[in-house]
Amino acid sequence: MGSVSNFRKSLARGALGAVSGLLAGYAALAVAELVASLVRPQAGPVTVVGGAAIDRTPAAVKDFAIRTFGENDKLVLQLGILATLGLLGIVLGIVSLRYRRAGAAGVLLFGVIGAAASLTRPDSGGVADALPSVAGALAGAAILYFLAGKLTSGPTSAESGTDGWSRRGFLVAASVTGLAATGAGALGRTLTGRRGQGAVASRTAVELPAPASPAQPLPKGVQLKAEGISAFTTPNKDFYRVDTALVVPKVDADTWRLRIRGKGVTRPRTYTFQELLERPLIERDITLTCVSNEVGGPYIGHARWLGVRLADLLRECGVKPPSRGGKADQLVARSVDGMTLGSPVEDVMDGRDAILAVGMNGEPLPFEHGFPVRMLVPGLYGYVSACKWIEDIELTTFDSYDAYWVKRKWARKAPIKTQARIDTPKPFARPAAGTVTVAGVAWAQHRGIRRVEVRIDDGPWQDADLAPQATVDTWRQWSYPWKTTPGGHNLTVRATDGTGEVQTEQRTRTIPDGASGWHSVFVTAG
Ligand SMILES: Nc1nc2c(c(=O)[nH]1)N[C@H]1C(S)=C(S)[C@@H](COP(=O)(O)O)O[C@H]1N2
Ligand SMILES: [Mo]
Repeated sequence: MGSVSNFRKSLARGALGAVSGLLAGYAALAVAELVASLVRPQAGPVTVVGGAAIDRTPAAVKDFAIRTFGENDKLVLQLGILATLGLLGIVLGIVSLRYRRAGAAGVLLFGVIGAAASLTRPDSGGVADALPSVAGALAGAAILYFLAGKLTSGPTSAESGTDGWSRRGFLVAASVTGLAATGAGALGRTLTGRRGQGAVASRTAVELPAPASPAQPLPKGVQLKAEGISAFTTPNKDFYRVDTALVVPKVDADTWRLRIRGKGVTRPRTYTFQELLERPLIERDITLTCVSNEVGGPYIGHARWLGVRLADLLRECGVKPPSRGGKADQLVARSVDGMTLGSPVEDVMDGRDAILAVGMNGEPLPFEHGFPVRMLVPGLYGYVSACKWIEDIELTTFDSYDAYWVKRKWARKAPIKTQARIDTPKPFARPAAGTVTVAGVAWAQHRGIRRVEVRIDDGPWQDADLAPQATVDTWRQWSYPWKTTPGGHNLTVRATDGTGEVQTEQRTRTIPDGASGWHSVFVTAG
């Protein structure tokens, strides 16, 4: 009998070891969360390790993640980190049954990794940022050491068959640990939530002034009636979001500052939010697009933005564009979370409506979209222009500095490519026989859309009906009444931009400077 029951007992003990490892990991994260809430919420170990992982992910993998998980990519990353930590916790818990010190040391090692990640984040707040990881690891190591002790020592050992005390002792210790950790974690969350309240209050208090230069009213008919077509103006809550921030920065507008400095800046300056609001504001319709948008993809949105003309601020600081003898050809925008985006100074100052936006569709910017201030340059992909949570503008050259995505093999310069998307019918739809409205959007920001054509299978290109164009900086809707014939068909669309250039058929990937190629959908008509 002995060997079977011994086996069972060591299995049970192993399971309890695993539970101690999990509990120690849980407690470590909870303590770290609590300490992070006191130090800086962005310094939590999952956030810093996740951030470090994002920064080190090869462009192709990141592209795959965006393609596969879409805007849930960051959630998937964090769950992945938690699952990995859970597994390692289990392993360390089992190890600690035999090698108690080694188990605890293993937990400490993770603290070191977390601390290292926290110190190398671009937005690192200095040594204090290591505290959450260090404190969490110390707590986790101590708890594992203690729980492993409950399983291995005591008046009886698990093998002896009379392990009543140690098991009950373990269960009590484990429950207390679990409860205390949950309490610490919850307290941390609450404190972190409170911290953001100043920023939330500052946003609520913003009263957007009327624009000195209002947007032209949208021409009647920019929004086609076709069912399933995108809204011309994307509501803020539906606006796509792409950024590397695992925790959305909550910036207090009252303490926010924007610095302008660097090469050729003869009068470096710092602006407050209030100072920006007191300037003459412009209001403009601008369609924003992400370079990671696949042909036919969702990473495009349109909004009416309110803000100050960036070129005016730059001129005030003495900046000249290269064509007027300016020394800097690159404007590097930096955000509070350490992101850098580089735009051509020439584009920003060539008369287009490059804007430091404070308002989006009549509201202060949502936190997700860059409150209190973000940059936008019509005609350029977001990663080379649309800095959210901006706090610093540095004039420099493309030769001397590569911004975040450029370091990761994306192009230095990235004007938006001409694209058209079929919004309706959806791929693999089965429309009834008759006339089906094929409709969608086309964009070539800052060049405008002149023509959109639709092709059924390998038939001739047919002109689509165009909605009026709001401005060259906005997308444009189109529709085409298709008289169906029974069976499967490929519907393809292509656009011609305002310069007369027809959108290329050549399919490219999103890396390095945006996807090209025609969008088509396959449908089966009744
Ligand atoms: N601070 C910061 N700004 C950023 C980014 C970022 O990761 N961090 N991503 C850029 C990219 S790639 C795009 S496409 C746009 C997206 O803006 P949205 O999230 O408001 O749609 O923001 C840009 N600004
Ligand atoms: Mo992007």
